[in-house]
Amino acid sequence: QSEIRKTLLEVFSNAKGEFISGQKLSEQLGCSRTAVWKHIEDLRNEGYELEAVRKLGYRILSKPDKISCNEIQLGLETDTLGRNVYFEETVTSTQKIAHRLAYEGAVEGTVVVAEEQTSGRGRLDRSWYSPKHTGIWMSIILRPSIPPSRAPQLTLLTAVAVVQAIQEVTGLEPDIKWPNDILLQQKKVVGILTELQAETERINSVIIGIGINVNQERIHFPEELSSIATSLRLEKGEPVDRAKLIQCILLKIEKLYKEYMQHGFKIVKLLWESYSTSIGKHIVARTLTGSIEGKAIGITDEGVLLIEDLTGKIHQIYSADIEI
Ligand code: BT5
Repeated sequence: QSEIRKTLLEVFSNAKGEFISGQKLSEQLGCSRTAVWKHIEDLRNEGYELEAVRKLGYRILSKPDKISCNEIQLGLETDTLGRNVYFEETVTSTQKIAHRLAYEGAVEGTVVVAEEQTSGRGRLDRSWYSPKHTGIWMSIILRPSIPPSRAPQLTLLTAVAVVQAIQEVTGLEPDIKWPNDILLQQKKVVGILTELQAETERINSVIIGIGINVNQERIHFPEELSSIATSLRLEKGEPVDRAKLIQCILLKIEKLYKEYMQHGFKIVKLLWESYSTSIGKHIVARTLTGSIEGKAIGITDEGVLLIEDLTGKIHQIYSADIEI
């Protein structure tokens, strides 16, 4: 059933908006014309706009603004990332599901995506607002053979890849705020959360959570976020294709991850520094134990932020919230 659906969408996608006759569809799908008609009806119910014209056949007018396994996998160019997609309409948190799947042995590159999270989370148990149909809420399972101490590098790697994908798909040019925020016009458009399943010396899996505000309008944000959050649509002035952006993100992460596993953190570090807003600026880092103020002078090879205070002392910041 789902194979036929996949083929049908592929045929329409290849036809690029041209009509395809019912006869041709039934041949390509290997089912009767009545069955074709039923599949078309199913697609319509899912929000696809399909035109049927006698003697010409069917053509696709628009796809729903929905994401599904099909939407993500159709045209996906990666080798491993997203080859295994776990999709659900509503979940508590994609992180939670990814943790379970990783524990149960899911392969590297498995991706969990949902249309809505009822308890999406940020760092330190903060909540992440994840309303229906407007954002990208996904978690990626990686299984790198690196020591747990190097895991923060993967947050930075992800941030670089997401910035590159946003640039490619929307033309917008976001900045990165250490360690895990991506900003447009100083407002947060993406949050990244990296979690580990590890023993002392060995990583079992890294779960990288990515939350992106894509198609929200200003009124969609709750009061407390309206001045600190934005969406790609708000900044670009038009809606953005979420499935396409997911595909591009997966491809960029995969490329950079391969590079990183082969040649180390250097290239990621250089790219990250080129997108970062904090480096070279006077900042305040609020950590769990207190605040440190000074000039952000760079990141180390481990992805640790370096701040030089007024006395010239250099502090290593492993985890904090940054104010510029
Ligand atoms: C983050 O935490 O920025 C990491 C967010 C990761 C979310 C993804 S979505 C898929 C996966 N599944 C999950 O459950 N989580 C991951 P942090 O740096 O702690 O920032 C959290 C803060 O960002 C909150 O306290 C709010 O102030 C703000 N915030 C919450 N929702 C937001 C949104 N949609 N857009 C912008 N800011 C938001």
